[in-house]
Amino acid sequence: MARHYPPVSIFGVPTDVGAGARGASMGPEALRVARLAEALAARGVDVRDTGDVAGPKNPWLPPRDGYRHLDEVVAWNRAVFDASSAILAEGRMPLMLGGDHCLAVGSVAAVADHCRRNGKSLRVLWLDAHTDFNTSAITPSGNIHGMPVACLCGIGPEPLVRMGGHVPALVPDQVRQIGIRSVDQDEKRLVKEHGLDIYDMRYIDEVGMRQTMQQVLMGLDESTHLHVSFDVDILDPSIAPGTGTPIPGGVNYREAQLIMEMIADTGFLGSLDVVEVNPALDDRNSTAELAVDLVESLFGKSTLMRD
Ligand code: 5AB
Ligand code: MN
Ligand code: MN
Ligand code: MN
Repeated sequence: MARHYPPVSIFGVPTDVGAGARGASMGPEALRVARLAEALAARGVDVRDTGDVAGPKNPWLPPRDGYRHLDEVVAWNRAVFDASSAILAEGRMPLMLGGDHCLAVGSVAAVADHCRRNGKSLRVLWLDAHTDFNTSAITPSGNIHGMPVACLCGIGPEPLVRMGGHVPALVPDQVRQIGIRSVDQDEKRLVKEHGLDIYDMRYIDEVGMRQTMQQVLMGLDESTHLHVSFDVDILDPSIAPGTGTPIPGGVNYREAQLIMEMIADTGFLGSLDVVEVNPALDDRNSTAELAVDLVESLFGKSTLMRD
């Protein structure tokens, strides 16, 4: 029997204010051109595209006090928080099209707030080459897309840390990071100090993706809301060149499919970010197309033989 998925509402967030390269602002349109909504509809998902949220333009300024474009990042995240919260309140699944990864502060804060109100336990799967746990004191770039996990865990600028009201929005125990292979020197110390559960590429090489995902998905139950924050730079740059901070040695096509299939198998997917698609750097929209392919698997596509 085919699995039933909750109704999905897509919203785009066309900005790159948190990134160090311009172009992720075109991500939502690239994912639409790659026919994301149509692909989900073809899988029998009730899917609606609510269009893009609005926010300030990218001023393209150097960092100030360790943050680049903090005011703009806050404004965009408020818009994301409001859009995600409204979708969750309707009983639908928010699917955010980024935009850069700073936007996960708003999307995850909204989901955390929703779970708190509804007695659900939240688990966040952070699919990424990076841990995104920098602070203004240790960031090598000032780019806030390198800081969302720290902000969600209560470390960061007031307006981001307080985005969802409850501080911290998350505890590290609720987060699993998969595909990691680039962590800055002081960031390493910080993720260790806070006890983040990190499944880096070395671990994946050694134990394999199947066992990695079994551990990542351990301890879920009917009350679990799974939030997947999918930074496309988890993928190897040879298959996903269209992203601003590519790092060699990423997950390959089959490993990526297995991640998505095993998440789909749980039946607990509750919300999703697809971020860091940068069409200005892409090869004929192939990264957006691959992202759509993987989202289809997240909605059960490759599990056909198991239905
Ligand atoms: B992404 C770096 N750690 O902080 C920094 O793509 C890169 O959302 C951050 O994972 C990459 O600037 C942020 C060097
Ligand atoms: Mn990221
Ligand atoms: Mn990344
Ligand atoms: Mn990136």
